[in-house]
Amino acid sequence: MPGIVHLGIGNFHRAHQAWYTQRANALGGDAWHITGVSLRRPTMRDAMEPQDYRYTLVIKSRDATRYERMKIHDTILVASEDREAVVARIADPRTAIVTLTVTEKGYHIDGETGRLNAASPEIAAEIAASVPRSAVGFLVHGLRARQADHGEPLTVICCDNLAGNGRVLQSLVHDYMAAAAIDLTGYLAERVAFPNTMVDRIVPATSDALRDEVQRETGFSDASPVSTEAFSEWVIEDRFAGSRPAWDAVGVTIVKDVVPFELRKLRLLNGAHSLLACAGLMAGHRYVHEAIADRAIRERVDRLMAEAATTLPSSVQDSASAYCDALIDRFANPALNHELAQIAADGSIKLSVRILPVLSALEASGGELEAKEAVAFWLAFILRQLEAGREVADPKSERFVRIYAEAGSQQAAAKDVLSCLDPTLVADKFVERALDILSR
Ligand code: CS2
Repeated sequence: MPGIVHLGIGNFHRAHQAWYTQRANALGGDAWHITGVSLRRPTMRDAMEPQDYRYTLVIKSRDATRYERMKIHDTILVASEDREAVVARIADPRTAIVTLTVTEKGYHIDGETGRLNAASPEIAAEIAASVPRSAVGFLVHGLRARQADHGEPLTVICCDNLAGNGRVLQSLVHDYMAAAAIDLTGYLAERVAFPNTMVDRIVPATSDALRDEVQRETGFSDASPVSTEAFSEWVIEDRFAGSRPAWDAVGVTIVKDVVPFELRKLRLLNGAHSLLACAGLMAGHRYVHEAIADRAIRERVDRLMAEAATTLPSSVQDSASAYCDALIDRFANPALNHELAQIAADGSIKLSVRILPVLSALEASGGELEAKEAVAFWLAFILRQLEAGREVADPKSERFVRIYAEAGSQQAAAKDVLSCLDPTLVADKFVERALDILSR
């Protein structure tokens, strides 16, 4: 049985890559299985192990709900409990693919250079100890064991929302090897592929209401169901080192160049999502479908999408308007109850991929830009959380709290928080606008 190791087993993976793989298996041929890896917390393992890794995928469109039974994982390993088992699973010759969803922050990318932040305390500590803790660390150690044991090929698919995610991960692996004095350059060049990919499906966090619904409707007392929309998309660059499930027979598109699809998704869907989250929370909304029904916010989203569309490669320009219409419809799905707070988390990293590239592409043209407003709403949102003493869900939250405590004025705090997003932004206009939003 060929296998996939998935690093970062969470809801998105269970509604996306796992769903495609289970459907590909249902066509016959090789039955693929997935070993899930949780890097830190045992929560998912503890919920799924007692139910033999079965779970319910609840597919909610506006007027219909489907309950699909999922069983595709053979086990879930918790890396912080058993590092060797994870390295061994990556090195296992039956493993042909490693997929990852560890969130944007899980890669430890230095915002200024785009390379691995090898000086960050987490990465520096694991390299010093020669013990992997991060996703990239596990990959490098797994690849080293793989090369030493048998040298079979491996395809590594980064399924996080980063532009050029495959190439980014490949360069992070090289940076890690350089910092850890591990040399696998020849093996990587010949036998390991890092295709770029675009993944898309809206997947809210699991709520108690969903658990109750699944129990009521299916009779299965599922500790960890996951809900999602009917829409799903996966585009993968045709760059595989070895075999793969029959993904292309179940709707996955394999193409030569993924970048236009990635940029379209990141700047239109994810960009609009981040604006909806910050503007929506500032306006007192809780869910995406509520924010998009708010006329003022809807107009902002339309403007941002129109702006972002002009920055896309020409091959996806023509389809952009239909793509945006479909997005509005997806955002408006009232059955999903997608929390804005879930999207607002980690904004300091997400905005650099979703909003800042649009801003820098259009800045020179002058004029008012909705991308600027999106930054101002983010800044206002962070300041409001800090002012209220509420927790800021962001990898830079400690810095924000320190800045807020030490700043002599709201203006100064705003300026320093903004520079954590991007020190090259000319602060005055953003700060003034954010304070204006806050004062309303
Ligand atoms: C969202 C994404 O939470 C977020 O930041 O923008 O998770 C989004 O729902 C997915 O990328 C949709 O494919």
